[in-house]
Amino acid sequence: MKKKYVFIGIILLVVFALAGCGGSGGHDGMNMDEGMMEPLKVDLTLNPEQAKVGEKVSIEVLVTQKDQKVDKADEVEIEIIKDGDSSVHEKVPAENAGDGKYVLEKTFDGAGTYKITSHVTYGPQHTMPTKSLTVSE
Ligand SMILES: [Cu+2]
Repeated sequence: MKKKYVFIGIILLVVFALAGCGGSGGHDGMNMDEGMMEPLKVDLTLNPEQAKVGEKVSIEVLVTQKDQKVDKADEVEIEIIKDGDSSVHEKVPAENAGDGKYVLEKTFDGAGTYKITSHVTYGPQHTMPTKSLTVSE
């Protein structure tokens, strides 16, 4: 019985390690003076929410912490994966537009469903909401 739980524990550890999407550079220094205890809030907005092939989509990420805009997040990256097509997979940094907003403009050249995940790192915190986008011909 006990062995089984240890095994499950190991699997959970592996899953968490993968979910943390580590690897890309460490965080140097945790700015304890910036109220890091407050949870990071990330709002991901797609504009428009349904797109056509060749149409520009604005992927906007609003980062706040305790109702305050976070305009110096350490890293905001947008990951785009196409459903059912593993060849379409990219991760691009979003541009800091100020006021807690980070934006990536993207044109999709294939119809389908895309999973859009914004990876936001601020100090020790990492939040990564996902939305799906349907692109039609
Ligand atoms: Cu992430």
